[in-house]
Amino acid sequence: MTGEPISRRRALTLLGLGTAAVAAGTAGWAAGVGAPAGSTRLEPGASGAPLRQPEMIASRDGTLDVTLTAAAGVRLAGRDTSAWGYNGTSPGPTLRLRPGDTLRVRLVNHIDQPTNLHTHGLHVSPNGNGDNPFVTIEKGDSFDFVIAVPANHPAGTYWYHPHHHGTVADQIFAGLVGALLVSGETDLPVTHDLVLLISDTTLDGSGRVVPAGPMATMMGREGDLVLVNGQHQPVIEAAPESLQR
Ligand SMILES: [Cu+2]
Repeated sequence: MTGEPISRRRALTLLGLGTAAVAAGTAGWAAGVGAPAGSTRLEPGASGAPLRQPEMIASRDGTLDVTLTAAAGVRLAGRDTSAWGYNGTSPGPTLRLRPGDTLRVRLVNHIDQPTNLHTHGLHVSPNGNGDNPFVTIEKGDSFDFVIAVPANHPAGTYWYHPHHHGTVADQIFAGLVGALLVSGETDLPVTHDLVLLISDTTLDGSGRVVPAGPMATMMGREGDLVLVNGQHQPVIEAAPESLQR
């Protein structure tokens, strides 16, 4: 499908929240640990590691059945943090669907706020137990979302995140994001197909997500730390002649 690369590029732009803050390495937590004051040098392991891919969960026979548990305690930039993730990682698993599939997500809430789930960019129903931003899952509860992807759905790269009103920005900033791929009929002849989920956050010296102040709550904010798949400045190797998307 010729629309796919364009959709992906557009989605990546949408994913690039706060990517203007490219001076991430000089700020806050990542540079502060193990580096002399004023230094931009990062600890080994905090950056420069090979890019990792989130776990990929693909649909089978028209259904993708998955339990996502939102909870604190993920590794970011090579360190343990109390940031939030799905199933122990931020970003959470990459969900791979085909047009016509049914996505069944049991979302278990182990964070200390109400949450829910939104499949950003998918052309799906917002009603009932579908992609419904008015669903509220209290701490300790779970909810079964059933999301029907239309048979004529465009291929592309999308993402999922909470959409509980009043806490959306905080929960994304804290790490609750994941990629959502819709495959096309045909695919490009690439040797590697990589997901790059770009996010930003601010962590204190103990690896806690810094809460938004009143100004940030009103005006929005950019994090000090820009991450790709939860890593800081990871490296992608490419062999000559190989084609990567
Ligand atoms: Cu969204």
